Amino acid sequence: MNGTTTTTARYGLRELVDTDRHPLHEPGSAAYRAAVDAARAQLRSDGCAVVKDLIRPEALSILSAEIVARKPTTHFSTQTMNPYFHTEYNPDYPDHHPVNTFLERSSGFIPGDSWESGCATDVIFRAPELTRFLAACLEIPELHCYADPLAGLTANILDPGQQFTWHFDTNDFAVTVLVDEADEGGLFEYVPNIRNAEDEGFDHIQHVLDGGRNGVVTLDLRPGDLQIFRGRHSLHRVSRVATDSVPRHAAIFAYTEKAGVIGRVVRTRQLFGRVLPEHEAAERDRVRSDTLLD
Ligand SMILES: O=C(O)CCC(=O)C(=O)O
Ligand SMILES: [Fe+2]
Repeated sequence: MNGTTTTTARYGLRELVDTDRHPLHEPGSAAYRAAVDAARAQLRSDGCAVVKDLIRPEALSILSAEIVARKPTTHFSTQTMNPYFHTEYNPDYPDHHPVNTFLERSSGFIPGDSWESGCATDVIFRAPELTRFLAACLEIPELHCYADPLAGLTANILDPGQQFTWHFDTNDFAVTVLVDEADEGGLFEYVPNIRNAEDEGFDHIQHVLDGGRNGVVTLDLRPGDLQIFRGRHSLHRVSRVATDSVPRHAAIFAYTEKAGVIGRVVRTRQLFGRVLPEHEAAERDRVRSDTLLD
């Protein structure tokens, strides 16, 4: 051996994904085509698509056990933040404005470097069959696993009493597998396309931050379902998990259209409590794709 470590995947994709129902390995099949068409239609209409029961029931308990085993590495951070993840008052905007409306985010993330190559969650995240399927659903030529060593593969942890308040994502889309649902609360809610590159949609956003329900959709998501979500234009949250509920755990897969993308230093510190040298290096030559607030 030359000192290179080779890790053999302990799981194959077909043990984990219900390929009988969702033949990700057969892109020429009618079932594949139908799944892609359905997801495209959902994404075009409201930026959110759900693939029901993608994960085999037997595999769900493996994913859950992997999250529970790594839960001590979760970075929990309670903060009050605006929908753009900012925590500081901005005197350039009025007081009653989304930029100056701060709500509680009390959830945590299991970071990317907690998952070893070959664990079931990592196998699903990195499966070329899955990235090919997701690219087809998103109508983009190809997808790459987000190269960020902390934010690529994560799990979002909401313990009893916690919530992930209204926000926009920095990435154009996110892919989530709900693994453990709460008995009460912990629901994914979103307002489709509340903003776009030309219009920040501040009035509607303020309505929702003030507790208004106009345009709010509550997603029917069950353990084992995969969700594809365009979170840059759609305000969204995970509602508070009841204090007497079991926790809510979701695996979050981040992908990028370009290879080699790394997250921002400020956001990384906020979500994971630390940064790696890769983050500092990437910060120097960042190119923005639009001028929307982060
Ligand atoms: O846990 C989820 O379902 C999504 C959480 C979320 O919106 C995020 O991580 O940005
Ligand atoms: Fe989000």
